[in-house]
Parts: sequence; C-alpha cells; structure tokens
Amino acid sequence: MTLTLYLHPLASFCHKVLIALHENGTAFEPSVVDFSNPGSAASHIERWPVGKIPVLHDSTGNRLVAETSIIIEYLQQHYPGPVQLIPTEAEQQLDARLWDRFFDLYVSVPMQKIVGDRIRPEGATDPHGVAEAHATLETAYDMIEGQLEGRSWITGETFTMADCSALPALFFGSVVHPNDEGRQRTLEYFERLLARPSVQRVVAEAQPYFHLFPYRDAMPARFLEPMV
Ligand SMILES: N[C@@H](CCC(=O)N[C@@H](CS)C(=O)NCC(=O)O)C(=O)O
Repeated sequence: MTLTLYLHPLASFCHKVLIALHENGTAFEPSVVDFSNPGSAASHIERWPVGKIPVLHDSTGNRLVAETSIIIEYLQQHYPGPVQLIPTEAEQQLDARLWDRFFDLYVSVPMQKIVGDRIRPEGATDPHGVAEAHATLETAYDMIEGQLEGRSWITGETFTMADCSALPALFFGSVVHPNDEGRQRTLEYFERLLARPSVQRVVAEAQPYFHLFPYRDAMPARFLEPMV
C-alpha cells in the first residue's frame, strides 16, 4: 500500500488531514502541489479539476479521495489506528461530523476569505464580504466557547476529526481575527491542541513557509518560534 497526500505544507486544510495522519502514525508520502508553478498547478487540476488540496491517492485500488472530511473518514475505514477519529457510537459520530463541518464552514472559510482578500489586485477587494467574514467569525467564536463548557475536546473527552479541523481554523483564525473577547475556554482548548505532538509537527513543517502567508506581519511571535 502507498498513500500519497497531495498538499502544501502551509495550507490550513492540509493541516487538518496531516494531523489525522500523524495522530495515528499512518505512513504516507507527501507530494507538494505548488500553485505558483504552472506545471505543478496543471498536474493537480488534471488530478482533481476543482483544484483544491489536499487530495489523497491510495495505490491499493488506485483510488483518489478528495475533501478533507472524506479523506479522514476513508483513513478511519481503511487504515485505522489507535486514535478513533470518527467515534463508533451514533450520537457521538453526529457530534464529530457537526463540529468538523462547523470549523470548516464557519471558521476556516471566513478566515480564508479575509486572507484571500489581502492578495486581490487593487480595486478588486471585497470590503463587504470581509466584514461579513469577521462577523461570522465572531459568532462562531462565541458558539465554540459555549460548546467547550465541560468538554476538554470539542465534542467531549476524546479527540476526534472535529479537533483536527479545529486546530488550523483557530490557528489562522487567531491571526486574522484574534479572540479579543478573551474567551477563556477557547484559549485553553487552543493550548491543548498546540500541545499535541501531531500539531507541533504540522506547525513546525509549515513554519518555513510562513513568509508566504499574506498576514505574516500579524502572526504572534510565538508562532514563529521552534515548536519541536
Ligand atoms: N472543502 C475543501 C477545502 C479545501 C481548500 O480550500 N483547500 C485550499 C488550501 S487550504 C485550496 O486548495 N486552495 C487553493 C484554491 O482554492 O485554489 C476540503 O475540505 O478539502
């Protein structure tokens, strides 16, 4: 079996899947997609025409698996490890899937909107859309703070796929829209996430690329310090 993950080490959605892989010590080959290189970008479009990363290829069955949540579900089904990222109990499964969607759609997507707007050509920025994204993040942060009451991880006492989604969302979210309201449970949760070896490895491997991040100037100094 060879799993190949097409990724970029800076890309937040790639971090979500990398955390899942590292949590279970799943062997895989990384293959970097460089959108600034026309050849690399074209190869990826041929592979997955919507052009998003990450995408997983499993040589067993020559299967291409796209979309981060589906990739993690696929890994759980075909390459399970000690960390049960998709709970077995039905209600807990729904919670893990809900909060996975929640971090992707209401934290990562508005975060990407704010980041992307900074690199739009002059005259083509979208201040209204950016303001909406900040408002969405504010609402989402309040909901996350409420959800964390009495919970160590976002859905309870076990680490799931939803926590894999949470880290990159909160990491880059904290740069473009800091948790200025001092939501304490979220701050402590973020520290618990950062303490996981899987997360430290992903952040350490992203750091050499942070100069490419459009909000590099707003990154807290600690994000630039050695993680491991
Ligand atoms: N819904 C997708 C989102 C993936 C995504 O937005 N990936 C970003 C990188 S973090 C990307 O491919 N951006 C390149 C582009 O949009 O052209 C998933 O969960 O896999």
